[in-house]
Amino acid sequence: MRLTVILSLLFASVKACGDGNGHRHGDKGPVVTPPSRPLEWGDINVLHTTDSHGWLLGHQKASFPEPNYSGDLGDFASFVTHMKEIAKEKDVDLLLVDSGDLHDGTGLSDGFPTGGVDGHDSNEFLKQLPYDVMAIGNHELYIYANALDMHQNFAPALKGRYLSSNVNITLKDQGSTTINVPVGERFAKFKTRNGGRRVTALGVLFDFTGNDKNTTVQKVEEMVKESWFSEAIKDEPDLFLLAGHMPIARDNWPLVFNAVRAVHPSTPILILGGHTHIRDCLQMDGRSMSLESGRYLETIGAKLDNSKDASKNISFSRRYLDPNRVTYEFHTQRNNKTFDTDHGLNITKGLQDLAKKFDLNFTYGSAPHDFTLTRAQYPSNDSLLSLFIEEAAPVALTINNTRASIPNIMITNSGSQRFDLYAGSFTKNDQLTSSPFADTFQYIPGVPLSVATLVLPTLNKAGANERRELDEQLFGRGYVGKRYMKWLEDMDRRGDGAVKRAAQNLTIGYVTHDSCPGIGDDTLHAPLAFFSTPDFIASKTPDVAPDTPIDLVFVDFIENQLLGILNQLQSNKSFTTADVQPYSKVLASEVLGLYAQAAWN
Ligand SMILES: *[C@@H]1O[C@H](CO)[C@@H](O)[C@H](O)[C@H]1NC(C)=O
Ligand SMILES: *[C@@H]1O[C@H](CO)[C@@H](O)[C@H](O)[C@H]1NC(C)=O
Ligand SMILES: *[C@@H]1O[C@H](CO)[C@@H](O)[C@H](O)[C@H]1NC(C)=O
Ligand SMILES: *[C@@H]1O[C@H](CO)[C@@H](O)[C@H](O)[C@H]1NC(C)=O
Ligand SMILES: *[C@@H]1O[C@H](CO)[C@@H](O)[C@H](O)[C@H]1NC(C)=O
Ligand SMILES: *[C@@H]1O[C@H](CO)[C@@H](O)[C@H](O)[C@H]1NC(C)=O
Ligand SMILES: *[C@@H]1O[C@H](CO)[C@@H](O)[C@H](O)[C@H]1NC(C)=O
Ligand SMILES: *[C@@H]1O[C@H](CO)[C@@H](O)[C@H](O)[C@H]1NC(C)=O
Ligand SMILES: *[C@@H]1O[C@H](CO)[C@@H](O)[C@H](O)[C@H]1NC(C)=O
Ligand SMILES: *[C@@H]1O[C@H](CO)[C@@H](O)[C@H](O)[C@H]1NC(C)=O
Ligand SMILES: CC(=O)N[C@H]1CO[C@H](CO)[C@@H](O)[C@@H]1O
Ligand SMILES: [Zn+2]
Ligand SMILES: [Zn+2]
Repeated sequence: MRLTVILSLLFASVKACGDGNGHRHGDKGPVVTPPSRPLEWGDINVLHTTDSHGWLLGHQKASFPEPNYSGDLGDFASFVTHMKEIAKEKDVDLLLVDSGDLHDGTGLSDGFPTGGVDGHDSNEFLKQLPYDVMAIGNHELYIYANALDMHQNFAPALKGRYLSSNVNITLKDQGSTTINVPVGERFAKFKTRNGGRRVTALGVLFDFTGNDKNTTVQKVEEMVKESWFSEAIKDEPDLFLLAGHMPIARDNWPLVFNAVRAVHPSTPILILGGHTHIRDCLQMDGRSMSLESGRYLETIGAKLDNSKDASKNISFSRRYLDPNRVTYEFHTQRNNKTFDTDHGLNITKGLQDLAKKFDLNFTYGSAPHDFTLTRAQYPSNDSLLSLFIEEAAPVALTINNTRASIPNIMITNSGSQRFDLYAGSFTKNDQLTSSPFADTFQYIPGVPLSVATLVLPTLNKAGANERRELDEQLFGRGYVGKRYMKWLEDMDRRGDGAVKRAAQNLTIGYVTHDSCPGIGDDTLHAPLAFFSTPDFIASKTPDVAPDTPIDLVFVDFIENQLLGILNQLQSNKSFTTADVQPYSKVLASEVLGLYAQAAWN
């Protein structure tokens, strides 16, 4: 099946040629850039992953920068094994920590057959890695069955190290009584394997409000007032490891940090956050460091020189690694022949078997080129948003539809598309990855074209206050697109991308500017191009007279907003819910596949 082929292709392209000049050549194609410098090992070192969202087979497309993220979980497992060996040789500690969001993102987690549970099978592979601490994410809580699976099947494998400090689940006990318990543990205390250093760890979730019934998220400000919390942080460890699914900036880490600092003014604190999918680092004081490690299996190495002199700052260093075999081999001084462990290969094989079992390589058609969310202008031929609403929806939503011959305008939100769509086969996995939301479309008939064309600009014109309120509400419910895109936008603005890239021969990728000293990125890149996009998008205006009555087709959840706008734009008719009818049985999540079958074969 395809996954195997693509993966081995990628492996081939990162083969070390052993010419010793620090560059690695692919069997074909461009020179592969290795990391810029070795990692700086300290006394306690941490490898951190967050927001992996099912990307356990890595990024499998050939278009750049995807190959930079091509390492799969098996490669990562081999990497961890070698890193542990190096730590042992150096007589230092190496911890492995994850900050949550294991569900929702690819076919491996979401492509299960009817009756299955999201992430259940893919999580079996994460269990096989020697994680010291894992924290719960909001994507573990949208569906009760997923949270229950984490409680019953996942947490036990972590043996007390799956942490959900402020997240509970309600269960039926034996018989009919109901109990309310943490999904994992609230905290963990352990000693590191090598140095015997005492660690107190937490797993905190941000103030998430979109969780399912029978799960509870306690606000962080309430959590720090709990007696269990005071008790847990009372004794002084060598290190507080505050893991959690909460962005390290502009969120509630200071509440937790200050609560610990009030008792322990100088104990080292390492905060390992997540959720906004960015790379970030800051220091709340000279004896702490906060890190966030991107998304989809990006990792960091953090060094910690544990100064006993409490008046002195601790020297921390951090590195954001591009997860691929070149990176992994570089830092473990292995080559393609000596890198893989049996365990790593077995994990890769198991994931490929799972992909086969879920039929993730089922192919709808072949995409002629890349369609991206923010790297192409909207509207344009290379924009995924344009593809979806201007090309795909008008084809897919009118299949077997009696309204097909009536002119229409179709409207949806730009957040409906999640991930770039790359050239080559467009598969079940790609559909689940790019366009996962199972929303339905409705329509209002008989709207004059002249009115219908004003709807989109009005939708996109919400006032600044209204917008901020909406953004905050969406953030509380777990939508992080805005903050991630802001990060990309800043990156693009800061660097004159194309010029720099040409001058330094840099490849495209993340260029991180955080508040910690020195350069954080392990492999240096020129930034990806960035174009901002509106909140709502529409199909092309049909070529008919302005007074022609047309069908106004829209994604279901904007119905109220849309009726309000229609009644504000014209007064000839008062539109109500009675005017709204289902347009098509085709779901938003099926649109691209149906289009690919029709247009890309
Ligand atoms: C996936 O399907 C395509 C045809 O659509 C085929 O060329 C490819 O070999 C398949 N890959 C795997 C790993 O089976
Ligand atoms: C590198 O190793 C992988 C896994 O063992 C193998 O599939 C691949 O063919 C190797 N690539 C090269 C260029 O030797
Ligand atoms: C919540 O759990 C209780 C106990 O298992 C059950 O009786 C109740 O139906 C559940 N509520 C919902 C909305 O699932
Ligand atoms: C979580 O569960 C614990 C243990 O049953 C209970 O003491 C606590 O009150 C619960 N917390 C919340 C916020 O529901
Ligand atoms: C220690 O760190 C703090 C906070 O990062 C900084 O303000 C201060 O200047 C540092 N002190 C020294 C001596 O480096
Ligand atoms: C290989 O992986 C399978 C599951 O994919 C597991 O059942 C088996 O125990 C693993 N074998 C080894 C040697 O790790
Ligand atoms: C966009 O695609 C259309 C239809 O394939 C084509 O006619 C047009 O030239 C393309 N525009 C650009 C800028 O490539
Ligand atoms: C359209 O109708 C045909 C014939 O009944 C059916 O085979 C096909 O699955 C339908 N397509 C969609 C998208 O509903
Ligand atoms: C960039 O690549 C060109 C062509 O391979 C080479 O001549 C040039 O020296 C490189 N520049 C830098 C800064 O590495
Ligand atoms: C309102 O109705 C009048 C009379 O039927 C018509 O001339 C006009 O175009 C309509 N305007 C709109 C915005 O529908
Ligand atoms: C390891 C790896 O595949 N690196 C690739 C990252 O992307 C650039 C292009 O942007 C390629 O040149 C590298 O080979
Ligand atoms: Zn996430
Ligand atoms: Zn999240």
